[in-house]
Amino acid sequence: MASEPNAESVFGSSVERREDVGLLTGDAEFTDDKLQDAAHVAILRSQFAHATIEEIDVSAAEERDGVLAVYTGADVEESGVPNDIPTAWMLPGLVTPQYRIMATDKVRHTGDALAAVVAEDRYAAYDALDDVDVTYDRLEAVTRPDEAVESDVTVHEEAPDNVAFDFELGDADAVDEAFEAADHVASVDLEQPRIIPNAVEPRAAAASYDPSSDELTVWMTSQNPHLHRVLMSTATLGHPEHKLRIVAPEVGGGFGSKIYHYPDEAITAWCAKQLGGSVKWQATRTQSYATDCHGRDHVTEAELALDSDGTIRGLRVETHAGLGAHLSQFATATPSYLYATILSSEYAIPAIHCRVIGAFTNTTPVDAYRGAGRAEGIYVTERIVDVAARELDLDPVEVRRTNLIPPEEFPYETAVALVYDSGEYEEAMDRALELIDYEGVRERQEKLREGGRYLGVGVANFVESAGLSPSKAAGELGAQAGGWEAGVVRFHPSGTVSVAVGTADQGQGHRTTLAQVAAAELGVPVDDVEVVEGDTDEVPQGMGTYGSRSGPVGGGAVAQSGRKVVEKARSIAAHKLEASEDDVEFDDGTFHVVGAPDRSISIQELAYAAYLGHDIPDEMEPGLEATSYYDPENFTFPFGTHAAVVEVDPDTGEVEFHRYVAVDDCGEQINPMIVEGQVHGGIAQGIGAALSEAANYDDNGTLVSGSMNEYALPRSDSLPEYETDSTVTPSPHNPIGVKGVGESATIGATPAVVNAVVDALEPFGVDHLDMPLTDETVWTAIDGGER
Ligand code: PCD
Repeated sequence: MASEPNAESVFGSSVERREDVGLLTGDAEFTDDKLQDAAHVAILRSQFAHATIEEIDVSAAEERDGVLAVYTGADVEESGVPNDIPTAWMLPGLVTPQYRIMATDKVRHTGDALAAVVAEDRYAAYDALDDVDVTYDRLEAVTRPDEAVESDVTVHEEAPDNVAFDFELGDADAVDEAFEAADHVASVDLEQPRIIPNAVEPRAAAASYDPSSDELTVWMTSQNPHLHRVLMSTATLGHPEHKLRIVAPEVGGGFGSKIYHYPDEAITAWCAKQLGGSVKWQATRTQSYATDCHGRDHVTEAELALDSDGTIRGLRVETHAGLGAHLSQFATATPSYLYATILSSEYAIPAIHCRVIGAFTNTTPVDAYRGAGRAEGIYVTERIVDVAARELDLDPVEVRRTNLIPPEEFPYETAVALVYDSGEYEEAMDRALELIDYEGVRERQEKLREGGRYLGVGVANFVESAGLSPSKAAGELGAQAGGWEAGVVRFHPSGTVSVAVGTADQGQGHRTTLAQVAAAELGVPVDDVEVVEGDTDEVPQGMGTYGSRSGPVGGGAVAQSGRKVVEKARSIAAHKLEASEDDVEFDDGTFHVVGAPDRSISIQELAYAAYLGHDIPDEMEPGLEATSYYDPENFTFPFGTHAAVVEVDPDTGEVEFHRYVAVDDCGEQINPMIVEGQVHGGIAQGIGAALSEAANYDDNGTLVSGSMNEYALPRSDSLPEYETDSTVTPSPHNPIGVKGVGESATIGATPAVVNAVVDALEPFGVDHLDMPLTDETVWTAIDGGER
């Protein structure tokens, strides 16, 4: 029998992560732990960023010892599979060239797959790659989105000017009027370089095909197994969906890079079918750099119109967004609807207009990276507010305060199509300012400057749209997927509970937090609840994990099912207690008759009764479980304020942190310890983008920062001590009041740090610097590039 219910406070407490035991002992199983005896797939990638393929000769590779088969794009075509990776968001006028899993005519970036060798072991497979002889006819390459649209180079014949889409949001006329009427217009040109997600576990797939039953099982590093199943079924392989099982076992980080249905996983599954057996593929770190989606890649011109007291009247933004060589699933949504819609940040900006030109380039496809679209949008607004404040000789914090959307204005409809659900912006901002002692830092800054020391303080506010929804609205705007999540809550006869949910964890701790949600709804001990995720055979359907949705949307689905279960149990309780349902109260796992607390029965006892079926109301089916497809009525809108104090060494350009404060509001917190962990990780990645990370291509389209030797991830010795706090403004429409948090801190950190560094450089006349703010960039800027 289950243990005694005592679940009252499980929601909102820092329950230890149940995931950690397996992760720390090494018992947790990742994709590469599966199918240990399978043959290995090695994938040949293009040597050049742009070239026509004249010939691929695989004969020597086929001859090698241990090689089972060598395939090219022509073999895939011949097999008759649909062979087209689709994008998940259609925009008006979008150009969608066929995206084959292996190139046939042309290679368009250095990661394009050309051939797959299947061999008895990994070494034999990789050795044989050297014997595949490709004859290329090289073409010029283009790597920057702003240059791509002017270039003679054409990545896809279907888009001669390399423009995949030209997107607009907001009211251009209203913005023109606002600019006419305003006292001052500030402008800034800024670039947000490409960054690389760098999950600890590189992508991997292990596929097993049983010809007699036509069952295909694929274990893979996936943030969204059901979406990968439907795409593999309909778009790349044409395998019947009910005979395709996708399992995401333990996944070692994603950060957006494991949403996309990449060619490699499809190639692996296709090879398993061709050979009628089991094969596996594991990316090397170098392959990850070349093929895992990159993030950002924006070149932007922004203008802000304000009155001399700092009141903002309008914002105008034009961005060239690099999409890379192919359209990934979120390539189109990220720089359009996830970007332009968030430009209002925390401010009441009456008129906003944004144009985004999405351009193909000979580079790795761009998809979602932590904060996707929202990070880029907030960066623009939070930078230009600082630029404008300096031009108007106002304190940047006061300009922010003047324009904050006040609490009584919620729900607040922005000029760019969103309705923010709830916000107490000033409270969070003031808390951050108090923690960092804003006034005190300003005084110290003054004093130190006199002695030749350069302190900078940067503040950034942010709003995040978390948990993309509702499905109908997203569909009207072109989404090819829903915004709902599925959750099953099932009591077992003995009173323990299984939860199945369509989200898929990569380290966020869902098995802990979603168990807390169910336990709190049902009033059972959290240890009596098990959560299953990431397996299309175990979970009915799902949309997966990205866009900080699992807490609000996955949690919402679990809560909704929990409530349905409680209602069914209430009917059984009323029946057994011989009372009317209206007189039966539910409190912490026990039903009792109002006014007669001794006439009570626990939900866990009722589960037993429900499965016996002997003594339940007439017409009622036995069993105690429920399934929900929770489709939220809106996004949730977490927000917060991050503030950094840095010191810049004018002799070396080095940026040193003095303080880092983060105040985040993600509504009700399911697990405050996990929330804090999410904030810590998010800050690290936000600081990485601000100070050191960038994917650089040379003119030939070769990724110069193609490994951890050249790509500067932040390290613990370069990161500050984080001082975190939170406010709690529940989402009014979410069943558990939860807003997402996974991406928030990344969104806030980047502009806070850049604002701080540029603030430090004020005495040198520097009013903007593009990321990453490496020592060299800062040092050069100090002398106006003169040294
Ligand atoms: N929570 C709580 N409370 C609240 C909220 C939340 O508690 N209020 C928690 C939950 O439950 C979980 C976490 O926290 O556990 C998170 O959540 P969210 O926010 O909802 O989110 P999700 O969905 O879960 O996830 C996602 C995210 C993202 S998006 C990203 S990038 C990243 C983050 O997540 N990633 C990652 N984080 C992380 N972590 C880790 N560890 N890993 C990873 O990978 Mo994208 O879109 O994909 O780009």
